[in-house]
Formats: sequence, structure tokens, C-alpha cells
Amino acid sequence: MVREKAIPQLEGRSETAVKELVNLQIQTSTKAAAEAVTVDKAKDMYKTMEDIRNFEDNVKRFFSQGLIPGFVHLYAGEEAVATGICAHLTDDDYITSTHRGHGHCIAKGGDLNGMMAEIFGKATGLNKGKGGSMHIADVDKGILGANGMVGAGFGLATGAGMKIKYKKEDNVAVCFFGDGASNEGLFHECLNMASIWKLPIIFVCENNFFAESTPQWYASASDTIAERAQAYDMPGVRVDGKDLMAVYEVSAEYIERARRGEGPALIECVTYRNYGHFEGDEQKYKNKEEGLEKNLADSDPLNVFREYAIEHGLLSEEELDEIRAQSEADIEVAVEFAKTSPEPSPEALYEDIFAD
Ligand SMILES: Cc1ncc(C[n+]2csc(CCOP(=O)(O)OP(=O)(O)O)c2C)c(N)n1
Ligand SMILES: [Mg+2]
Repeated sequence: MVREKAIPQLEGRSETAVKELVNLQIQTSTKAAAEAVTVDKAKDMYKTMEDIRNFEDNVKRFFSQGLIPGFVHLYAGEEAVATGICAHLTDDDYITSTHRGHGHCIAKGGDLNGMMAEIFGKATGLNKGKGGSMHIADVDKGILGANGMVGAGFGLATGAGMKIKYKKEDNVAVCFFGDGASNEGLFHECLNMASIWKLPIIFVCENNFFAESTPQWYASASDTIAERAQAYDMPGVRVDGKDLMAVYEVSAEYIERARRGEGPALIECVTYRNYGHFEGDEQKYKNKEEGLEKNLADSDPLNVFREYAIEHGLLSEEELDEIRAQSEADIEVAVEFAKTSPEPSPEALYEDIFAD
């Protein structure tokens, strides 16, 4: 049967049509989520979002001062996605990340000092300063690595899912990926394989509507990424990725389902990146001043959560401010650690090349 598309493809997509697309079948947080979450969990999650934001503000600043080598892709604006998902994970669960990976690693428990030093290219970095922003990994925490190859995380997460199933563990693998990556071949191969083998994998699409400068409504044949799940016989759900409690609430169900051995799911989180594709991007393709993109850009996940927490009596404004101050202090320590750490020695070039 040929489905009548809600949105015409390519140049037929007007601003109004695209606006409908952004809000299509989107789930937002409910009051029940405030009753289900503990105060400690709410505090932890807000601290994580603040850590990501403060961490990145500093990376942005020091990159512009020439203190950070290499390339930097900032996650700011998307904090609620990594935080809401990783809040359900332990060190024994796995995540695969992307080129925009700082938020994933922080949310999965990556050490802030080690991460900042890694980005500064210092010997004390999580990966001895050899990986930098795009290759941070901490296997002991289940962080299988940020990744410069768009879509490569699908294969890694599927491998992790196979390992969990083979060893009869009750862990899960979470694969974070972008809207652009969803048009890579590996997306389809891995969703298919995960489904036929009922692997415990949660595919989390961070739909920020751009792959570099290409809009999702231009490049994608399907209106939503979530609807592609149908083709692979798994649940597909679309959630407001600016709304921490919505991500937390919706993902809980699918992560539990995967732990029970009932197979994978696809969660599409609708979000937006605050900055350019990379630091230095002029962003001429964006329009944050009006219409659709203004709405996305104006909705700040940290503020959305603060308002929710106060409105539902979860946390007071004073408590939220205290957490913000603690986060700023922690990131200051991380920056100092990174700045004062030594560079890797020239001999280190020849270490960690071959396995024993
Ligand atoms: C296999 C591959 N193709 C192309 C690129 C170049 N590239 C780097 S990031 C990117 C866009 C990715 O967009 P998306 O998946 O939506 O992630 P986002 O940057 O929005 O987080 C592209 C095309 C790459 N690094 N690897
Ligand atoms: Mg994108």
C-alpha cells in the first residue's frame, strides 16, 4: 500500500509543513513523571545537564583562544537527551557516541577532569591526550567511544548487544546517532539484525534537523525517523528531546523491555543544537530569528526542566541554583586540572599501538 505522506518531499516542504513535521506525534512529559522520579534522581539529572552545559561553555571559550587542538562539535542544546537516557544506565551498560559526544560521555559518568584534559590534549586525559574531543572513550564505564565516522556507532552497539545476549546478561547497549546518520546504510543493517536476534539495543536518534548544513526535511524520505522502526518490527517513538522528563519517562519503558530480553527499540528525540555544526561554522543555513527554528532554539532544556521541577514541587529554585553553582565549581576544577597537566611525552607516540 502506498502511504499518503503527511509532508510532501523536498522542495514541496513549506515552513508550515515543516512545523507540522517537527511536532508530529511528539510525546512530552506528564505530571506522573514527577511522582515517579526520586528527588535524588532529579538532582543528579539536573547536575548532569548543568555539567554538560558548563563543560561545553568552557570548551567553546578555550577553543576560541587556541588552547584546544583539533576539531570541536558542541552538544549544547541537546543535554536532555543524553541525560534522560543515561539516567537509566549503569557502568555495565554500553553506549556508543558520535562526533558530538561530550554530552553522552558526561551523562554516562565520564570523569570531568579526564575528559577536559583529553580535549586539551594532555597526558592526564582519559585517553592520554591522543584522542581529543572526537575519540573520548572509557571502556570501564561502558563508553565505547566518540566517533568521527558518521553512523559507525550502529555497528559497535550491535556488537555490544550481541555480546550481552551471548553472555546472557541483563544489560543494554544504547546507540546515540544523528538524523544525518539515519540515512547511512549501517542504520538499516543494524536495526534489522538487532530485531531478528532480539538484541538489547536502544537506538536513540538525536534529531537536531541538520546534518552539517543539510536539513532533515530535505534529506529524509520519511517524515520522522521513528516511523522507520515499523520496517524492522520494533517499537518506534518520538519524544520532545528538549524535555528531560519526557525523555526519562519514555525511555524507561523501552530500556526495561530490552533488559527483559524483548528486543530493541528506536527513540527519536526532537532537539536542536545551540551552536554551529563545528566551532567556526558560520551557520548561514540556519534561521534562528523567526518561525520554526526560533521555537526550537528558544526552548532551552535546562530552563524547561527548572520550570517543570518548580511547578511540580520536585526541586526548589534555591536547590536548583545550588546545583548550578556546584557544577560551575566542578568544571572550574576540571579546567584547572587540564591547563596545569603536562603534554604527552614524545615517546608516548610509540605506546598503545599494538595489543600485548
Ligand atoms: C561516513 C561519514 N560521512 C560523512 C562525514 C562528514 N560528516 C561529519 S558530521 C556530518 C553530519 C552528521 O549529521 P547528524 O548525523 O545529523 O549529526 P549532528 O552533527 O547533527 O549531531 C557529516 C556529514 C563523516 N564524518 N563520516
Ligand atoms: Mg543532525
